[in-house]
Amino acid sequence: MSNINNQTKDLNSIELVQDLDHEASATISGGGLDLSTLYNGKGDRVDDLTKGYSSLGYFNNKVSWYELTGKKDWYAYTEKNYKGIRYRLKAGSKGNLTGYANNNWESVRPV
Ligand SMILES: [Ca+2]
Repeated sequence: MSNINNQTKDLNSIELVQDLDHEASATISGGGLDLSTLYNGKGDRVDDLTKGYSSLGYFNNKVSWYELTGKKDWYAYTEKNYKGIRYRLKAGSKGNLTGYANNNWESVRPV
């Protein structure tokens, strides 16, 4: 399924940001997953995800960089609902995405 229109993308983005506010206190102690649309943490960015997202909303097929600041490994998937190709991200790691993974992730969750 593809994004329907720009309005849908914007709503998804807002929802993701609001969820982050609710999780802010948990984030400080536990760390989490950061994502950005350009290499090295630049571009549009979301920080300290602490739970799974079956869709990344605005960030679908746009992520080019990640950082994991917590103590958990995470999975990232190239399709929504934890489907497609799965990548295991190691706790404490970060990096630029290359090849098939780059601009392809659509869902993430802790291992
Ligand atoms: Ca994808």
